[in-house]
Order: sequence, then structure tokens, then C-alpha cells
Amino acid sequence: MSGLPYTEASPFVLLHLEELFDCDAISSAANPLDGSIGYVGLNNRGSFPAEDLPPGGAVVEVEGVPFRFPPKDDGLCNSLELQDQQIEVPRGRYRRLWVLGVSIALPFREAIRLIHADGDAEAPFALTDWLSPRPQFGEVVAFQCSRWHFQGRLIGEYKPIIWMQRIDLDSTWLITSLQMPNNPALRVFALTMEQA
Ligand SMILES: [Ca+2]
Repeated sequence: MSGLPYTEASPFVLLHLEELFDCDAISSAANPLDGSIGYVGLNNRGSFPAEDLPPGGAVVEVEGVPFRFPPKDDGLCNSLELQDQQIEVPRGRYRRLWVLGVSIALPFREAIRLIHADGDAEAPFALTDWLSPRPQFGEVVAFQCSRWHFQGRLIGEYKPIIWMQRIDLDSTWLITSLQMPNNPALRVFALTMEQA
């Protein structure tokens, strides 16, 4: 696992998550069952509409922060169900971690563990649910869709959102990896580190 600077002069490092993705949360209108952000009994067979989201693999900017958008083709996973994954980052000092993600159930407050040269530390991390029209934890609307895919149907009454969340870090830490919380209701599509 690694990441590359967005451009030579950019402070942003876009992490590669493709090998860790274990959830397919996106489907097309032509095949709305090709995706299930939920697990059995909870939002089962619900997904984001691919047509309302950026191209798979594209670098997209949200309020000036670049992210690598995940794949959208049928059959591919495009998000992480958070279960203690450890994600290596290019060893360095960072001021912020930027997240594209959602809760699929209730809004949740959790923490991300930062593993650094002198030990580890926790930073608060909270996400609102994808069908809520408003953020509860100061997130920014990164992408709002025009409809919801559920059980193979296209439902216009719900307009699911992928949130952008900001996590402030102590820039004296020499960070080597991140450990996600263990909360499978939280899903992450992209992570970008901002160098100090
Ligand atoms: Ca899919």
C-alpha cells in the first residue's frame, strides 16, 4: 500500500486503497442490483447510482482537496467496510487526513489511530449517514446523487450523499500508517493525506 503526491508541488498524497476495497456500494441504472452498501438486515441491496458520481479512477477535487475516485464498473469493489484495517502511508508529517465516506446506518463518532515513529495516537473521526440530507459532524457534501438504488429499484425520494470529512493531525508526528476503527457501518471511498 502506498500513495503518490498529487503533483510534485502539491501537499496532497492520494492513498491507494484498491487492494483493500471489500464492498461494492455503486451500481448503474441498467444494473441497479450490482451493489450493496448494506449488510444482511440493514440497507441490504442499497447502492449509490454510478451515473451521478465521477468517473472511476479519476482524480476529483472537492473544495480544492484531490481524491482518487474508486472504480465503478460492475462487479468491482469500491469502498472499505471499516474493520480495523491498517493502511500504510508514505512516512511523513501530515497536517490533515481527508476522507470520502459515509455511515450506512446511524451517524457515528469513532477514532482513527495514527501509528507514528514514537508510538500511536487517536484522532476523532465521525461520519453522518448517507441518506441524511444534512451533515451532523461538519462534513462537506462531496457528491449528492439524484436517486437511491434499493432492491433493484431507482428511488428519487432519497438523494444519498458521499461526505468529505476532515481530520486534523498533529504535524509533529512522523506517521507511517493509519488504523481504521472497527465499525462496519462506516464505509470509505477515498483517503487523501495533506503534508505539513
Ligand atoms: Ca457495482
